[in-house]
Order: sequence, then C-alpha cells, then structure tokens
Amino acid sequence: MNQLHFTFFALLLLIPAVMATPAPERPNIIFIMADDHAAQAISSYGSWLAQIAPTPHIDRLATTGARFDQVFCNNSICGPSRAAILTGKMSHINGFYKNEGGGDFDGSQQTFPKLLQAAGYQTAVIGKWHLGTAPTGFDYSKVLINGNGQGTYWNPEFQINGKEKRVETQFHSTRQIANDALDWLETARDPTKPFLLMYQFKAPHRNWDPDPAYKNLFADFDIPEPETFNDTYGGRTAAAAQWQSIEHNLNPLDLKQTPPSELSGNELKNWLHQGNNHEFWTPDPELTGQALKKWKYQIYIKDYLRCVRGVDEAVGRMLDYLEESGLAKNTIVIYTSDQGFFLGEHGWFDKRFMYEESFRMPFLMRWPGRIQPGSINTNLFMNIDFAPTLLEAAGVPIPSDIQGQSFARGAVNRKSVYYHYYEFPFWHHVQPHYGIRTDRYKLIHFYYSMDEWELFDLKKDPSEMKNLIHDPAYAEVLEMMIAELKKQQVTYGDTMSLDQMRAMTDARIERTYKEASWE
Ligand code: SGN
Ligand code: CA
Repeated sequence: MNQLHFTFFALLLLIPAVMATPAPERPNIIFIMADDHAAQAISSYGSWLAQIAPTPHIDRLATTGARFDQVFCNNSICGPSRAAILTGKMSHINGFYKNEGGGDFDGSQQTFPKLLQAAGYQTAVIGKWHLGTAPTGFDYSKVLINGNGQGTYWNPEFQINGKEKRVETQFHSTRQIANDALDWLETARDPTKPFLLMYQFKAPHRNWDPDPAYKNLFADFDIPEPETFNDTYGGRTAAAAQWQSIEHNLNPLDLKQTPPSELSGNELKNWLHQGNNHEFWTPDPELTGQALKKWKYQIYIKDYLRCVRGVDEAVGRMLDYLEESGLAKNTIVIYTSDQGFFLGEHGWFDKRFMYEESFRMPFLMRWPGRIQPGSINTNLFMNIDFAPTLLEAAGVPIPSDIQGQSFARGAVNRKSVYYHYYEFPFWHHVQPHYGIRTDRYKLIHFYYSMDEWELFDLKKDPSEMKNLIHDPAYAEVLEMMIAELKKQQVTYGDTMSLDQMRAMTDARIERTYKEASWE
C-alpha cells in the first residue's frame, strides 16, 4: 500500500470515530439581568399585564428556549441576590447580607466568572453591579458606580476595568448599556475563546424614569389594578407594618412631581422624598384614600412598564445580533432579574418579602441543542443554582463548597427552597424573616422585633392572603414544614441563634467604596 492509499484508509477509519464523539464545543453564555423586573411584567408569564404591556423580545427566549416557573431568590434585594448568583452561596456564607450597612462584596472569594475565566473563557460584565468593590474575574468590566452603585437613568457614571471613570451623557442608561454590550461583542470579543457576558440593566428600578421614546405608551387608558390591590393584611402582622405601600410611600420624585420653585438643597431633597419615612403626602388636600392610591398607582405602573419596554427592545437588539453574527447557535442566553417586585399586589411596590411576587425571579433560558424550544420547567430552583449550572454547561467542575445545584440536566432533587432576608428598618420597614417554600406550601418566620409565623397553601391561596398558622386542619402540614425548615437550615449552615441573626440586621458595616473617592 503506497503512502496515498494509507492516508486515504486512515482517514476513512477516522471519520466515523470523529463523528461519533465530536470535540465538545463549549457554549458562549450571555447572562442578561434586569433590576427589579417582576415575572408579572413579562408577557410569556401571562399576568393581567400581558396583553397591555407585552415583552415580545424577552418572550423570544421562551419560544426558542424554556420558561422556568419556579425560580426563587435567596434574599430579595439587589446586592445580596447578585452576591448569591456570583458565588452559588447563601448570604451568611458569601458575607453579603444587606445593601444598607452591609459593607462591600468580598471580591477575593470564588465566583463562577472567575472559574470560567480560569477555564479559558473570556469574561465581561456591563451595566449594574452594585456590590461596592470593583468586579473581579472579568477580562472587561464597565459598571455603574454613581448613586451609591445604583447608577442613574441619565448621565450614568461607569467605572471601566476598576480604573477609568466615565459619565455617559448621550443616552438613557438602558440604551447605553445595550450599546456597550453590543460594542463589546463586536469589537472586543476574542473569537478563539468561548465567552461569558453579564449584561445587566439598571431598569426598571425605582424611580422608574423611562426613555422619552416611550412617554406616550399607555397614555390614554388606565392600567388595571391587580386583585390584591386593596389587601388589608388580616392575620399578617409584618405585611401590615411595611413602608412600601403605593398609597403612603411613593414619593413626589417617584411620581414625577414638580417641586415648588423656591426650594433648594436639603429642603428640596426632603420635599421630593416625602413618604420615605412614612409621612403622608398628597398633591391636593382633596385627593386622599382610594382615589389618591389609584392616582399614584397609574403613574408608578406606567413608568415601570415604560422602563420595561426599553429593556425588552434592548434584549431584541441583542437577540438579533446573535442571529446575524451566527453566534446564536452556540450561545446560552438567560434573561432574569435580581429579584421580583410588587406591581401593586398587596397595595405595594418594592420587594424584600418572601411572598411570591418578590421572591420569585423571572427566568428564561435558551440553550440550542439542549433545551427543547417552548418548554416550561416547573422544578424548584434558586439563584444559587445559576453558578453551578453555568459551570456544568461550560464543562467546568463544580467546587464542592458551592451550595446551589446544577440544573444543566434539567432538574434537581429538592423538596423546598430556602430564604433569609435581613435588612431593617430602612428601606421599607420589612421585618427580617426566613422560611421555606415547597411546591405547595410556604412557611415564614418574621423574627426581628416580632415573633410571627405564617403558613400558606399556595394551591388554594396563590396570593397568600390567608395565614393558616393557627388552622387545626393544617397541623400536620405545619409539623412537616417545621421539620423541613430545620433540615434546610442545617443543610445551608444557617443555624445562628435569633440574637445572632438580629445582630446581622443591626450591624452597620461601612462601605469602603465611596462614590466620590473610588479611584
Ligand atoms: C433604593 C430605593 C429603594 C430600594 C433600594 C434597594 N430608594 O434605595 O426603594 O428598595 O434602592 O433596591 S430610591 O428612592 O433611592 O430609589 S435594590 O434593587 O438595589 O435592592
Ligand atoms: Ca433590584
């Protein structure tokens, strides 16, 4: 056999072997996260807002991937949720418990972007970060730093790669972040490596200041109120004690009111923030009670949904780019939010409570070739599962200290999800609490300056209006739930005494990051 024939035969033998085990191509990952975007404001989740305020682009991820219906947050505020996502660990393990007085994120610890980077991924984060310290584990970062890390809708200030500061004056924050993400893909991506892009909006966070391009949306009609709009909180003491009600706590700044022209400095600031400390404010002494609440709701919900529209269109631009560039076929795309939000349910805005609206995170995921288009996943998942899931998807071993479980294969073995919220009294006066939720029941303990337990049967009472804690018909369920709660606390190592937990709430850990001097 001459050389040519040998090569030919060798090739013939090789081809089937190669076809049977193709070299695994590691997927790119685009992790899109909005701020305070409730599932109720994503049309594929089908709420009372779905027809009025559709999100056709975010919905594309549901039709080409999966909609996850039971994904929950460990601690429903910004920094703590983001820290849990990055580390795959609960707040008491990753050390980031609170936004207010909670210090800075310890960026020297293990995070999933660091592990991906070490495994050869090119990594970038663009947009909201809100963890104090500069991002670690990223080849490129451009994150919002003004407004104590919240960023602003207009003239947002960014920190680039932990060094250069830049105020962007041309576009609304949503458009700016969208431009920056596309620009990074187009000009900075290393085509020899897979990538992770964390693409994180400020919108639709308070004070819900949309791009003027959307100012006429919903202009000539009222948005319906949700069913529990006029909840009176019977049997739920902590719910009655909050400061996040539409009627009492939306302030003139939220409501886009023009302050008296003679005010300036602190006087102006105080005028704009009436309501933050539960002080009553109305634009007109005649406008009170239900009429005032309805008036405030319309302004709030319309601006919120206008901000969502901007995010939806930005997501559309990204999905179009992925199609046009050919990247779509090997890119995992996730859309989520750092937590849920109340859109008038129970009469509220904001989050923090372990009630469904704020505890639940929207989560849509496209993974070509792996997730059946149009599927709906109803497994119980948590934000601490994202890190191990993405590591597994990238073929990177999952470190044993990660507390979440990978759902890269579709499901995890879990009876309940665990929650623990610490921040009090500011903002919003929501009692610290912990609890568990199974497929059907939820048990919550509000413990800081009250000792109140709540039990809900989500099948019979999905809006959580009826606390069953003293209902003898649920005695057995309660016993089962208490046992499950204790089990989860041991599993996650959240076994502090109530006094130690209260100390976490009381701690005021200074941020080392200060807006003016963060150089
Ligand atoms: C700001 C808001 C609060 C909000 C927190 C936390 N007030 O302080 O209403 O709960 O952020 O939000 S504001 O008047 O300054 O907008 S989080 O998303 O960062 O957790
Ligand atoms: Ca948030």
